[in-house]
Amino acid sequence: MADLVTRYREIFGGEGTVRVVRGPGRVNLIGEHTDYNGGFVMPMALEAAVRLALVPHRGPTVALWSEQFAERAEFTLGAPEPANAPHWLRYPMKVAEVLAEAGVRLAGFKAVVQGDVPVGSGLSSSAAYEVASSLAFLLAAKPDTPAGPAQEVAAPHGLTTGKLALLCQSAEHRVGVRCGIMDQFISLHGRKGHAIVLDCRDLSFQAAPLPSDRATVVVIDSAVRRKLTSGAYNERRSQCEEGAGQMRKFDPGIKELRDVSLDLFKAHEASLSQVVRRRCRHVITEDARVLESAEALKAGDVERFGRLMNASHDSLRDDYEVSGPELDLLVTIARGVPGVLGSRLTGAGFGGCTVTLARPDAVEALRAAVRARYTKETGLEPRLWVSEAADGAAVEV
Ligand code: NG1
Repeated sequence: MADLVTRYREIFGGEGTVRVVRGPGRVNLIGEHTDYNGGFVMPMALEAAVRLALVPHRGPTVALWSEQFAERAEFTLGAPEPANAPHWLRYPMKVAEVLAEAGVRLAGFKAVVQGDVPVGSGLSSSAAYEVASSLAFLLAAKPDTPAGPAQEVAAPHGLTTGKLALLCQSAEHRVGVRCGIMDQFISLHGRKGHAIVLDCRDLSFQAAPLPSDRATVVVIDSAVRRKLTSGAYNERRSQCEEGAGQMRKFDPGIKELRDVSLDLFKAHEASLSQVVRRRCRHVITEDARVLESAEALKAGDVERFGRLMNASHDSLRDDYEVSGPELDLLVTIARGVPGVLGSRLTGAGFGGCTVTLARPDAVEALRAAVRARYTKETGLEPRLWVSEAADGAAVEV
């Protein structure tokens, strides 16, 4: 953090106290492609995060330096989008737009943006960036706000963190992906040592303690960057909406796939096209797996949780068709290691990361197995992190 403040001075020089805001990335333990169907998810926030070091000022200009792209760009609050704005500038621009529409009186700032959430790997770098940007805007609007968790930063603006998550989600929609609420929500509501079980319909949630003495969460980046994601992602979403629409004929109370029971689905699945049927089967069974996982965690049954993670991956591979040879290989390698409880792709899929639950004493064997096989078979360099569940977004300094 001290480094980031120093970096700010190097880039922008000047006076004023440098403040630092943080929005964490996340890994989803189970509940994939359920959030935009009104269903259930079980993510945890990561130590990896996007941070902005900023100094607010009174003018309408937001000037940003991106460490990742080694590039400076700026925009003016309330003005039309600048021509040739780099893609990374669009996130804070859209966050500013939604906050202004929600009644926040915005002020400009200069900031250095730095992140260690790998981009395009299913760990929600975009949500981390939106959430960190939203705190930067709230702070710039009320520069006397002390350091503290997102709840305390949002409250003086009459905002809850649930509302802030929804605003950041709509910023993402305006950038172009019709994502669900999971990523922005967990980035704002993460809790050290815990996953959360979130009902994406009413945003009620429970923190679920992770038994770190018996199960370690390992994230492995396949090094396959996602391509064409927004198209394939939005297509899945439309297929789910189509499925829910068809099922509504049999029960007018159905709003989203979350409302379709497995029994109802089985009774009427023949009326769906092959593809839509598979998409629906994934979402409906995945919702049930999240609820069962929450029970397993409560009972301390990490083996059962692991088996549910395995079933989730298989369903994402076969029915939702968002895996790929590299993700499947990582999962196969992990499952072959004694002491691994379960392994699955995490995030949207089409590349990115897997998440594995392993006994703590199996982690080194997992690392060795991945090193021995993955690069040989794919030519790619995977990265592996042992991940602790972290707290949600905050003004740190
Ligand atoms: P990732 O993989 O982090 O982009 C995406 C969506 C989530 C959720 C998952 C699939 C975005 C920003 N987020 O996550 O809302 O739908 O896929 O479960 O696109």
